[in-house]
Amino acid sequence: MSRPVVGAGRTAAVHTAAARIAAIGALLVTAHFAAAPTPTAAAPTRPNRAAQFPTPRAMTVEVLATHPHDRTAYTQGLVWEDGTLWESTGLNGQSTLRRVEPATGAVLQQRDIGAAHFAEGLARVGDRLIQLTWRTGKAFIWDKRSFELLGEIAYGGEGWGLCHNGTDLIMSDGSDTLFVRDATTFAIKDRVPVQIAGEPLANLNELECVGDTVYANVWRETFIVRIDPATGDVTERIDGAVLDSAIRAKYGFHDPYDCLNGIAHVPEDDRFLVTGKHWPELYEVRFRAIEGEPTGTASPSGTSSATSLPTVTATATKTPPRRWVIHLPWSARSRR
Ligand SMILES: [Ca+2]
Repeated sequence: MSRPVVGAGRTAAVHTAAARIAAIGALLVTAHFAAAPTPTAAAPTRPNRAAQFPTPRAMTVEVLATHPHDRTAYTQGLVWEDGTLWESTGLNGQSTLRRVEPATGAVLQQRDIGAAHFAEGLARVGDRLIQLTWRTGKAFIWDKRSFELLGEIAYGGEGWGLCHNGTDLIMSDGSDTLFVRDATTFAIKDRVPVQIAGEPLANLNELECVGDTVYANVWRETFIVRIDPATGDVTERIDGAVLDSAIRAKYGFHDPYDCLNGIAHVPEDDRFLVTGKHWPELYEVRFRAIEGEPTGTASPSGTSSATSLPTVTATATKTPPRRWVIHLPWSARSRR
């Protein structure tokens, strides 16, 4: 440390006894803080952003199985643990917390949220489930088994997605920033701007923490991103257009708000469960690199318990598709 050396030089120039005492005191204080360990609560280290931003790895989804999913569920959050699937559904008057049987889509347990709230992201912390609301600044804490309300958390801004990485909660609010929150106090510990190939990526929605990484849906987009929270860089771009196209063709709906949303990691075999808002199907998938493949074709290949998806060419592009990004009046945005 250079600071004590500078202080010692200044001390030599002091002539009066009182000034010497004061200077020695200051030196001791300086030395004390110089010897103290670096506070761990300081902002985490960020890499040099002058360095080139990485290009996300192009990925697609490999469908392993297809299961029924409640078409009335406006899916906002999915959480898996040991064969149990919890789901948070949104819309005012239709918001719920659910326990769902993955293979059949049957709703085994449900807690209705008051019509004043538009439920959003969901995360499990131990025996508790934390459920966000969109614009009412309140998170509900539920017992994961009984669905008993254990408490509420107030927060500022909007609530979109939520996941727990074993230590902290990661939250999205529709912007390009992920918020790292204390899992007990909900206090913000860090803010992580997210960028894809150097460009801010807004509308981060439902989240899934997997190890040190975070997977995120992007509102009204057909892709999922894998984010490194240490840098904010998108490291993988998973093209889910094969799912979106198939479900729209099969069920004949075209509402841009009924978009791909909902990610739950199944750690037992490193699969993911994904679905969408009002989607009648839930998919067991693996994310697979398509780099080096001649056609970039995603062919659902697993056994399907309910149906099979057509083969659809998944185009891996750096630029996110914009076909559903349309300008709508504010009233329509209340469907978020
Ligand atoms: Ca999730």
